[in-house]
Amino acid sequence: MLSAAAELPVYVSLGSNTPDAAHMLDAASAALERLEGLRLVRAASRYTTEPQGYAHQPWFENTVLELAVDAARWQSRELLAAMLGMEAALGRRRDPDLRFGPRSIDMDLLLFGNETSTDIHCLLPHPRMCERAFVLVPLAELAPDLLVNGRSVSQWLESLVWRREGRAIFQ
Ligand code: PH2
Ligand code: MG
Ligand code: MG
Repeated sequence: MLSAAAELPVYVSLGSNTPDAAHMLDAASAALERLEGLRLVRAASRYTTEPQGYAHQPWFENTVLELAVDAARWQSRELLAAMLGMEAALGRRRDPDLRFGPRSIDMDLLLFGNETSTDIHCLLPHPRMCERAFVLVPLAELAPDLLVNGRSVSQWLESLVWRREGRAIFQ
């Protein structure tokens, strides 16, 4: 008997702060969709967001994607490795001295089903996601009641100081 493959809900954050940011987000999403054993379920709206961590850089375009991932095909570590390969293929160059600085494309694995991982190369849930309005606002469009580290996405958002003006997010 054929049984349906088990699919895991997976959430990925996309960000770019180069002049072609909208195109970079499109390209990153298209690259993910080309992977076998994974489908794009929904994309949140895109937001223009104040830079976090390192202030002296342009504002970002951010969004979050919900994927359905074939659990028999993908492990979290492998998907993260594939995403790092996509970042490189899309022209990202990492500046070792500027960890939170400008980037042509950043693809972060936020959640991989219910997995928690302390693997230093693939921490899950993403260790900074609950502090970042640029992650939580688009994620709340897709899954406001989803529990992350014991609180819902909306509750995490309420715990932060931030504001929204149209599609702009200040934090
Ligand atoms: N990414 C960072 C650091 N700061 N700020 C915004 N607004 N959006 C980002 O995607 C972002 C950031 C490190 O990955
Ligand atoms: Mg990031
Ligand atoms: Mg990253």
